[in-house]
Formats: sequence, C-alpha cells, structure tokens
Amino acid sequence: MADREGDDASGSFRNDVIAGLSTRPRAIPARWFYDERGSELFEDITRLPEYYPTRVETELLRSRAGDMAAAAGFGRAVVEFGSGSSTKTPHLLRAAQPAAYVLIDISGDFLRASAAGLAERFPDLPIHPLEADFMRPYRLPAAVSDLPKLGFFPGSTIGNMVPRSAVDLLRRMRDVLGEGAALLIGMDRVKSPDILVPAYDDAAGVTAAFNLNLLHRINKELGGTIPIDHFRHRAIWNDPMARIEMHLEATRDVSFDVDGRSFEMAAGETIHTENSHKYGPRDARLLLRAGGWTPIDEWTDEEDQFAVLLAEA
Ligand code: AVI
Repeated sequence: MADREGDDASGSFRNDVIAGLSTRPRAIPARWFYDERGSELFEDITRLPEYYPTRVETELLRSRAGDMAAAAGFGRAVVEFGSGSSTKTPHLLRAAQPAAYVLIDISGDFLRASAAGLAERFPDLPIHPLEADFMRPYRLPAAVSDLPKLGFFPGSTIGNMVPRSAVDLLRRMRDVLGEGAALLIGMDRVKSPDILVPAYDDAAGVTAAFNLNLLHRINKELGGTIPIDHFRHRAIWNDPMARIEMHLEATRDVSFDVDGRSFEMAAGETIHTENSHKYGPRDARLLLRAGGWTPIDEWTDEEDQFAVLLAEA
C-alpha cells in the first residue's frame, strides 16, 4: 500500500478551474491534464515522431547511466519525483545499485502500477511508493532516513513550472533529500521553433487531443457545458520567456457553465493550459544554483537537444 500524504486533489481541481476561467488572461494549471485519459494521451505523445524529449532522454540514460551513477556515487536511496517511467528508471536502477527506491506521485493508481512493475524487474530492491504531491510538504519513508539520497527528476517536468516555482521545488527537494544528496534532473534545451512547435502540435493531433481533454474533464467532473467543438489547440513559442505555451482557443464567441458559474469567451480568446520552459546550458546551471544545488556534471546528446544534469546539495 502506498502511504497517503497531502490534500485530496479534487477540491483543488474545481478551485483552479473556476479561478482560472475567471482571471485574465485565463489559465488553468497543467497538472490537471493528467486524469486517466490524459495520462494515456501523454504516453502516446512520448512515442510521437515529433516529440523528441522522451526518446533523447531515454537514450541518454540507456547509454550513460553508468557514468551518471558513478559520478553520483553508488548505493544511495534513489528518490524519483513522479511515478517511475518504465523505460527510463530501470536504466538508472541497474546502474546505481541503490540501497532502496522511493517513488513519489500524486496519482495512487499510477504509483502502485509503477511500483508493481519495478518490483517484478528488481525483486531484491526495497521499493517504497509514496502517494504525495511533491509540490507540497511531505516526509520520506523512515526506512530511507539514514541513507544518502539520489533524487531523480527526469522528463523535463521542471520545465512545466515557471522559474519561481521551479526554484521553490528544487529547494524543497534539497530539504527533503538532505545533506550530501545528489540530484539527477532532465531539462529540455532551447532550440529552433521549427523543431519545438511541431513537438507540441503534432501532425496526428495527439497533443491537440491531450490539451482538449482538459475541457472534457471539466465537463465530466465539474458539470461543465463547454462546447468543445468550438475550441482548438494552439502551441506557441514564446521567445522572450524561452517556453512553449499551450492554449485552448475559442474559434467563435462561446458561453458555458462550470459548476453553476457562467462564463463567456470571445472568438480568438484563449485559456492558457501549459508552459514548457527550455533551458540553455547556462540557464540550466543557474536554475539549479538558484534552487540551492551545485551543478557538477551533465550529459547531452550529439545535437544538444536535451540534457541530464547532476548536482549536489
Ligand atoms: C510532462 N512534460 C514534461 C511535457 C512537456 O514536454 O512539457 C508535457 C507535454 N505537453 C505537451 N506535450 C508534452
């Protein structure tokens, strides 16, 4: 059984949606993409030809996990933020010879499935699933309290946070992982919009379905009447902010209700649903330093599309 810590998330979904639709510009946090359908669609995104981050990072871990583990130090407790990826995590676990593995995720179902899958592949490894929102206060299981930690935060999920929140999260990780900890973190590089925009607006329309699924979720869970056919997916490269933004744009004037509240949007108005920040080599190291970590090594692919950085507390 996973430990349960933190608040029940359903109340916050309602609050975030109502607040997000009521402010200007309208914006709903990206964390609400990930209901069951959203998580499935995200898995589909990771296999798209245009979406390079998962492919490139997985290959980096496959080919360089030995170097990463040696640089971090063997035999630590690996603490993964976000439920383990069945393709990336095993490369690190095989190389790092960890004393224990903690995986932290807000979704209990995903967490238990990941933990069960990894337990089969690593029968001798003590695995501790922790159901928690790692953006909020939580404690690691007592069983790992005396072990040195290696935090693992792959996927460039840090890029989905605005820099201020990213720094807060890095600082929280440092506090939770403790003295002497190391952190292995994936960050997507700044690159041409000709590569970035298709990665977030693929030809098959999977990312569009992922974005629009948020509206389906609002209609289903919050009694919404949003006319989803009158919205379209937009992916925009915001150069000054070095980020891809995803929006849902009303294609005509629309009015709808959510949870008994009425909203109107004019044609062309958008709901901002996600930021995906990209980091150049110096930006990435600066972010880590701002978060209380000292960068000590990094691994990138030949085209410098994606980086895995190692830092110490
Ligand atoms: C989860 N996260 C790192 C993805 C990203 O690339 O920002 C989410 C995503 N959104 C659209 N495509 C992928």
